[in-house]
Amino acid sequence: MNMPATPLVVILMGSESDWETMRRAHRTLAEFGVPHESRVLSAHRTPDLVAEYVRASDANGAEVFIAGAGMAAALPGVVAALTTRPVLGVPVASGPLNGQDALHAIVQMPPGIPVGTLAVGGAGATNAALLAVAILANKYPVLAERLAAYRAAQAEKIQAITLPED
Ligand code: RP5
Repeated sequence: MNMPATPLVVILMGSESDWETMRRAHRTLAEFGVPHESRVLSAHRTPDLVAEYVRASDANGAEVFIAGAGMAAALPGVVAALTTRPVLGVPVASGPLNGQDALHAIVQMPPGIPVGTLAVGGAGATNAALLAVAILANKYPVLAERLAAYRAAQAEKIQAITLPED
């Protein structure tokens, strides 16, 4: 099946300050040619807009949601409550607890409404996008091919490393 031109992945984040982290998800999806869009919407500052936007995105064909947030980090859980599509949560390292708070908030969803939680910070944002690609690759063979090529390139880079001698 060919990918549609409409967003297959929606990236949400609670604040503009999360973009530095979440842009890694955007860049990775762009690298794979996955149609996606990124928006700032907050679970506590704009709760009605979150509901409206997630329901509209779902109806317009979004297949995976990535939600990044810091501190109390309610956004990924709220997004997961609004859609049955897979939701991937990225704990952002903002605030005095440096992402530990967000990690616990996102990973500790009570049973019934899951959020697939990634690592804190940029690594988590990159991996959320890669996991989204893997989910979509079940349906869109071109993404399975690109993912295999990405892994092969990664392995080649490792194999090409020569360590400096003392
Ligand atoms: C959360 O609070 C956001 O996801 C952000 O990580 C954190 C701080 O937000 P700002 O005060 O930078 O807007 O809602």
